Order: sequence, then C-alpha cells, then structure tokens
Amino acid sequence: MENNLCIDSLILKLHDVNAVKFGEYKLKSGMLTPIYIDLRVLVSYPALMNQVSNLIYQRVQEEGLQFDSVCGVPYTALPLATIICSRHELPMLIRRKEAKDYGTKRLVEGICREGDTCLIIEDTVTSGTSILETAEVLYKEGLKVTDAIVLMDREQGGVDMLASQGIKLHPIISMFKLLNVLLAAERIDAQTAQSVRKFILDNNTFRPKEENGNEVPATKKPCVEQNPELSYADRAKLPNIHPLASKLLNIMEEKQSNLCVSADVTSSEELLQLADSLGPKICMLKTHIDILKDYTVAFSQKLQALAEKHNFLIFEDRKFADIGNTVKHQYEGGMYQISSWSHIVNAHAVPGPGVVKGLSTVGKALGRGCLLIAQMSSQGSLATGEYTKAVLKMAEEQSDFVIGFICGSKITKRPEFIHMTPGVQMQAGGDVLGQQYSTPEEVIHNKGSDVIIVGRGVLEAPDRLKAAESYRKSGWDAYVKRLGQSGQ
Ligand code: S5P
Repeated sequence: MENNLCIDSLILKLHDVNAVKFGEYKLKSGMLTPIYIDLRVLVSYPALMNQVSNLIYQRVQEEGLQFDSVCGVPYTALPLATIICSRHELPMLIRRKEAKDYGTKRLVEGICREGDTCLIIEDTVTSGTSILETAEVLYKEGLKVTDAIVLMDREQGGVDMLASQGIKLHPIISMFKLLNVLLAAERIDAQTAQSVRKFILDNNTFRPKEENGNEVPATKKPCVEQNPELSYADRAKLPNIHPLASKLLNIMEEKQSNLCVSADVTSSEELLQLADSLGPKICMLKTHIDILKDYTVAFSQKLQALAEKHNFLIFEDRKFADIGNTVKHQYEGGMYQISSWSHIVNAHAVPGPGVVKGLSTVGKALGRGCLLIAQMSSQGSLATGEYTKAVLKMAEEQSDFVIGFICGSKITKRPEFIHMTPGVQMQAGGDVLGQQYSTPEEVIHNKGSDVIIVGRGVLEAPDRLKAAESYRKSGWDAYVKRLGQSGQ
C-alpha cells in the first residue's frame, strides 16, 4: 500500500514542479506529443530526488536484481544513480557522451571487469533507444546488461523494444497510471486524459521484424506480448484446461461477451430481475450474497434457473480468507450454502495454499472453480509485486481447482488461466472510497485481461440494459482488436 501511495503522491509532486506538462511538445525523435515529461527539473528539488532514488532502489530490491555496478543514462539519471550508489555503497560507472580528446579516451569512467553485469537507470523511456545506446557502450567494455529501471515509461514500445534486445525494463510509473492519478486528483480533465491515451496508443514506436526482415506493420503489432495469442474458443479446447474455464470461454465466444455484471443490489427480487434482463448480454453474473436483505433458498434456485436459461455462470464474490477448515464450512454450510449454487468463488491468498485446499475439498467434486485475488482495483492495495507472483505460483500448484485470477492486468501467459478485472467504467477515474476505474479498452486491449467486471457502471445507468450492451460491445471490440493485432 505504502508503495502505491508513494507513487500516487510522487505523480502529483511531479505535476506540481512542472515535470509533467500538457500541451504540444517535440520529442527527441521529432514526434509531436500532447504530454511532455521533463525530469531534468528534479535536481532543483532535493526531497523529490531522494524520493525518486528511494523508489528506484526499492524496485531493485523487489525484483531481486543481481548486478555488479550501476550506470545512469546521462544526464538526468546520472545524479539519481549517484545518490543510490552512494547511499547503498554500490560501485558506479559513468558513461561519457563524448570521448575525451586527450588522455585515455574512455567512454566509460569507473572499473569495468569483463563479464560483470551493469544495471542501467533511466529517468524517462519512450522508445528505449537511449537505454540501448548506453547498453551498447557498456557492451564494448565487456559488460553485460540484463535489466534497466526507469522512473517514467511513456508506454510507447520501450519495454518491447528492449526485451527484443535482451534487456528487461522495469518501469516505476507508467503513462496510464500517471493519467489516472492526475485525472482522479482533477489536475486534468477526462478529455485531456483521453486524448493523451489515444496519442500513446496510436504512437507505438516499436516495430518487431518479421522473419523476412521487414518491419511488421503497426496494425499487426502485438500489444500485450509477442506470442500470437489464442482466441477464447481455442483456449476452451486446450488439453489441460479446467472444464469450468472451458465452459466459460465457450460461453464468451458464443455470446460474444466478456462482460461480468456485478449485481451489487440488496433485494433478491431486484437481483433476479437483473439476471433475467441482462442475462443475454453477460457471460457471468457476480453476487455478494451477504448484502441481500432477504436471501432464501428459493432465491438461489431461481437464480440457478436464470443462469441455465441465459447461459451464464454465477460467481459469488465471497473473497474467502481464512484457514482451510474454516473456509470449507463457510463455502459449504451456513445459511447461504454457496457451493450449492455458485459456479465460481474467489479467495485471498493471504492464508497460504490451505485456503484453496479447504475450498477444493468441497468444490472440486461439484465441478466448481476458484479465482485467486492477485491484484485489487482499490487505491493503495497491498496485492502487488512479489505478492502477485506468489499468488500465481499458488494457482499453478492447484490448477485443478483454481481457474484464474482477479487482477488488474494479465499476470501470466498461460492460456488456461482466466483473468478477470473489476474497477471498470466507460470513463477512467474512481469513487470517494478508493475504487479506481479503467476503461474496457484499457483492461482488455492494453492490459490483456479476459473479462471485465462492471457494477455501478451498469447499475447506476438510467437504462441498465442499454448500459450492459455498451459494456459488452466495448469489451468484445477490444478483444477482437487485440486478437487482430496478434495476427489471429
Ligand atoms: O479488486 C477488486 C476485486 C473485486 S471482486 N475490486 C473490486 O471492485 N471488486 C468487486 O467488483 C467489488 O466488490 C464490486 O462488487 C465490484 C466492482 O463494482 P463497481 O461498482 O465499482 O464496478
């Protein structure tokens, strides 16, 4: 949480000191941009310099990076590297922009040992060429470069370009995150955020080469990853897929819907009415059964009948989070007997693998499935970084019951897992209690998730059916676009 909050407050401070500007600016490449990131001003704000250096070093530790020396890309990242190296007593290298015309004529100052690994630090990345130029100078000295950390990633292809050259880039702030924070703080309006998002999406600088050496046309460029990805229908046929995940993917394909409506209402009659009217538009209906004021067993039977009638799955968003023995009882018994009517439930991974084991002793025989909460949409969520990785591992170890994740973006390339993302509305933003919203396009096309979960975006619309249809269409269009770009 602390980390997320730090990043949010850093974004606002960067905006305060004019390191983030909106208007029309020219980039180094000559490209005109509606947003300009100028971190050169940082040197005038020592507290900010320290905050940024701390975040960079924190990221180094979180990623467990191994290296022998650190090199900041000249000039802006040079003082950042200096602070980090001084504070943590790490050997530093300085890359000269021009060789001296006297003395040693070296391009790198500091001790370079053949075969050593150097970590690169950069302030802003657009295409990634500045990092690559620095890496090439280091290669000539016999050094290896495997990782680079950047404060601000403009999300215009730098990560992919560097990955294609064997360098893993770890961004601290991404452009979309920056826009969301500035929008939520009312520093920019929705129109500005949208026009910058469009610019970023339309101006990806990375063009991977096709096998014949030609550049891949921009429209064919994969957005999320370089492997061509499978359609929902193809994934449903995978030999190792859980039958429930397969069923869901088939429903999605058949109904052309990757929309899960979150039916957060408090009367069972209203919930049934929602399920019946929105049923044709959705692949899944999500419930919070404990917010109903009038639950009865008859209600759960009617809900199951509607799920059959309209061919959708029921997902009880119970977020189990206790020891195996307790969740087993909570899932099977009590007044709700969740396992008897809900196809899918979810669980926090905090208790460790026992929570999944407990649930699966009840659910597996019934053909049920579980989603693990890998990330959350709420501001300051603790479910990030190493935690998310541990959740993935837990899912892989119990994939006979775990069918996927609640997450903000795709966390694994394994196609048998389903990624479901809450915090979705047509306009990015948030609510007063910390919910953060992204758009269907962002979630499905840019973040590579499979299913959008929409609550108030539909429930608070004047015409719920019309709203559900427009979310269905946006989510589906974004999926079709993603597939198209991966060459499917
Ligand atoms: O990280 C999360 C996980 C979940 S399951 N963030 C969420 O918002 N949710 C749930 O999705 C939340 O409990 C609510 O039921 C729904 C989002 O509702 P909305 O009205 O904000 O769209």
